[in-house]
Amino acid sequence: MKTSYSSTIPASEITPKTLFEQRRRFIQMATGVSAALLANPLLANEKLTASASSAYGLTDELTPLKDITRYNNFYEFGTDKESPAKRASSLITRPWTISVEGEVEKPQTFDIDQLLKLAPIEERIYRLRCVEAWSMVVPWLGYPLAELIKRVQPTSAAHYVEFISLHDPEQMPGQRSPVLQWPYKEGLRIDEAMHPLTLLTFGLYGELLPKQNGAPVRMVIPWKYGFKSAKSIVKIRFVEQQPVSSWMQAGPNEYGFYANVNPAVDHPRWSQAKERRIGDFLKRPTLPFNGYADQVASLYNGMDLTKDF
Ligand SMILES: Nc1nc2c(c(=O)[nH]1)N[C@H]1C(S)=C(S)[C@@H](COP(=O)(O)O)O[C@H]1N2
Ligand SMILES: [Mo]
Repeated sequence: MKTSYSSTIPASEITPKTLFEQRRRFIQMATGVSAALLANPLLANEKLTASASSAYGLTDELTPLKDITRYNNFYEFGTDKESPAKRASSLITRPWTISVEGEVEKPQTFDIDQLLKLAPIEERIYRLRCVEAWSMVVPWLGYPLAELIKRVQPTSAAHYVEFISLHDPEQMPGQRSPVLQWPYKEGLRIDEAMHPLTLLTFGLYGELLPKQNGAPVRMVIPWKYGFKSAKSIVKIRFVEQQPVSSWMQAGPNEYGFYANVNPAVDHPRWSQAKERRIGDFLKRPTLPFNGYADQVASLYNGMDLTKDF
């Protein structure tokens, strides 16, 4: 497994050059998927190259790959942080299809390799803030979900989008216990789903997603608690009514539909004011909308985010 990640990307327009030198990362300037991936989609950890990179001004150090891949929440493979890395090898990620359905003019089923080529793959360095008050900084690879949404043409009744993960207890042994209502379900309002930060994600650290991180395709919504970012998605459904997520079913007064990162609204059982960055000893303050307030706060104008938590 790769342990260092260096860059010579001339990204001075995106973030200060020194920052990129500091990160010493390397991004192959190429478009779409590597030839190796197309030649052999069965290989795990295939390279996935990005055509552009953005950290949106983020200057935080990247979390090491070994932490991103060994400290996971993926209840389909058990409830402790170590289980997904140990057990997710039973997940079969090829062939894989994603059905896009509901309130759309053009419902369709995409093969994963077709979906990978739908739009240019970008690198997005985002903070991931778990509702459990820890966080990471991950160089994700994907493209805005809006790219997919505009191709299926939502109807005027498409007010929300639902994301449904794989349900197969043979491959996902954690689904043999009723810790959540399976399949894992999450949702967004349509304007949140269309927001340019909302990423349909296929990889991290220059490679296809490791299975424990939600291969072969997952959501990443950086201003919301991590549980909103459903892994190993098989269905995206456009609906009129606000969907009920697996976490809302499990604890409606603990996990709301919006789940925007908010240091001012505590979880009933712990504070959300601070977080522990994985690898750090001291806690740091949690930022409103996880640091993405400038880009997303206007989505919630006029709402009381203590009620719509
Ligand atoms: N299908 C599914 N998606 C999921 C989860 C899960 O248990 N099942 N856990 C969520 C939670 S709580 C977090 S914090 C992130 C963790 O993503 P990571 O393992 O890539 O860090 O995945 C989210 N997506
Ligand atoms: Mo989480």
